[in-house]
Amino acid sequence: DFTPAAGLLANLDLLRVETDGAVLHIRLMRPAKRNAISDPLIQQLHTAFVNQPEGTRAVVISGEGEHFCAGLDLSELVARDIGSGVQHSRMWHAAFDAVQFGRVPVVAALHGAVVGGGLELASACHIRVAEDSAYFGLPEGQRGIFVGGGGSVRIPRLIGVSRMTDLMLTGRVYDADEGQAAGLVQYRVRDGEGLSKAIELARRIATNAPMSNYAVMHALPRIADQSQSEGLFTESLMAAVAESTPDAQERLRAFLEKRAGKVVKS
Ligand code: 1HE
Repeated sequence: DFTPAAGLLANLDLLRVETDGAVLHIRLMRPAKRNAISDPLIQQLHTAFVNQPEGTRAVVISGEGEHFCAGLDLSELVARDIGSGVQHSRMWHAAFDAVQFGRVPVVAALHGAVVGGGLELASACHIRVAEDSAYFGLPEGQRGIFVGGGGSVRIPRLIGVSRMTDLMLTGRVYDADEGQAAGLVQYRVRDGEGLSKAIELARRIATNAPMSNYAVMHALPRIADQSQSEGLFTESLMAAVAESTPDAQERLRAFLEKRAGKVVKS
């Protein structure tokens, strides 16, 4: 029930973008290069995230072929001067900010290599689902470079500075179970089931009030960066905004009139 997205999104040759109306599925389409992120690919990702069709309530991102993403396209990493090195990293930051702080939540379906910039992309998403085949690494140290796609900011917030230091210094690679134990992924599924699980979760997310989802995406990470006193105040403001929407009024009424579902064990 997914059909190709129209307009601008149909013209991105390194991505395949499809929609079912509520869920937008963005697939990395460079399998011959293990979905390595070249400059055109990072630009196309940015374009896709800021041009979601009207009605999109959640996004799923996946990778074509054997791997989710092999990170930075190393064939493009020619000697850059310092200025263009900064600009290049900032281009990645802009694209991944559009993922993390866009309009709707993003679910990543992960399989095979999720390494370097691929892990940075995954860490900008809100929910991560890993298949058995998924593995996680940060080979930047071995390549003589450093993370530049927001990894130093986002990955320690998921797994802690200590684990990230280990991944980078020793070249340690986590398998899917280790990734889950470390906090990199919230869901683990068998090979071949990642995309369907991600779509199922995205559809569930899409049924929430958009303002509640927006609050989760935008307020939670900021509150985590604030002091307790600032965080509590931000929370009160966000709660008041969400409560005042017609959506909230209707959903609360629906529950009290027994028209809405109860909380059930899954
Ligand atoms: C690539 C890349 C790439 C594959 N850039 N071309 N990332 C890395 O250090 C990871 C490097 N890649 C690998 O370790 C492996 O390719 C994989 C484990 C991901 C996959 O292995 P495999 O056996 O399935 O594929 P392959 O045979 O290694 O690769 C197939 C082709 O993709 C081959 O090119 P071909 O022309 O010989 O067919 C590879 O060269 C090419 N390829 N990965 C360019 N990454 C903003 S800062 C972010 C910093 C980083 O991300 S650093 C980490 C970079």
